[in-house]
Amino acid sequence: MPDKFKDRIAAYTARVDSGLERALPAADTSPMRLHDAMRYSVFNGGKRVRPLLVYAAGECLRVEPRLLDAPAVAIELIHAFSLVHDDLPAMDNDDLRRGKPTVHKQYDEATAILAADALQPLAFSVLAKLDGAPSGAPIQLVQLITDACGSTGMTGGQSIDLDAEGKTLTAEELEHMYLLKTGALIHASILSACLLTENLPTADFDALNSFGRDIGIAFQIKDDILDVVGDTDVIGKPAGSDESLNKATYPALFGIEASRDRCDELLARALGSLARFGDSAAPLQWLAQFIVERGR
Ligand code: GRG
Repeated sequence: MPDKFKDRIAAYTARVDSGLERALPAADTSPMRLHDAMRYSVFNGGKRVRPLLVYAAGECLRVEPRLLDAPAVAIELIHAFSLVHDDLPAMDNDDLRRGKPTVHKQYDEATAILAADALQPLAFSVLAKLDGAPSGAPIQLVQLITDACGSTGMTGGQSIDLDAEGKTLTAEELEHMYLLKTGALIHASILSACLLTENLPTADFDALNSFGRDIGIAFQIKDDILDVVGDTDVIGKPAGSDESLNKATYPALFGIEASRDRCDELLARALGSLARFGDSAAPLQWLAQFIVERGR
């Protein structure tokens, strides 16, 4: 294995892609249009940041990659589901995602809703098949990921986000929304590796817990910044769409400079949380830096 995490990304991406391939029904399985749409939503150029966080947190805690495959695949399936719903006319009404037509544009609205509906149970089916994990870990993973998806996680965050359009939120309210809408799944990616570690010291759990929260909020602030300063061709979705939807975002409420400063502050705090792990945290450090510095 190459010794720099950056050079292991292709191998980890291939690993999660083959797990996704195994989990998803073939496109020629009936009902074919539904399965084709599910596959389109998953194999469509995503960066795979959440699975990479699962594997990087696993490297930090020395968890075997074969145990991390199930949460990595399950979380990416949930992420794909959330993007399909997020793009629907009833939500952000986007035509472009990852530089390609969104699922409801490529197929139709009903197929997009059904494809997302089917991705969610598939994620939990993958978790149910996890073998060889410490006793109790599979059910704890299910609990972790259901909480991250539910009304006090991603779905709740999306509800607050839709409700906040055209409103002024405090920085605290905004970050609470980000922690739920985007942060919950990123945080769960980190905690998945914790649940697969036997006898993890509380101080190690607390440090990774803080890291996951900070980096999840920073991810959404960076996403907001890219929506303002990015090019549609690079970010793969229409630049400026937050402004046209009158979204409550960090740049809209506090400006670009304050948004960059807040991202840097969160990154510094997240990196500080990793200090106790020494060199084994290098992959998480690399990903945290990537999240804040990425161009798409
Ligand atoms: C899925 C349980 C569940 C509920 C649906 C629609 C919804 C509720 C939530 C939407 C949450 C959402 C879309 C948050 C935005 C997160 C975000 C910044 C996504 C972009 O992530 P990237 O950049 O995407 O990792 P790629 O394309 O690389 O995969």
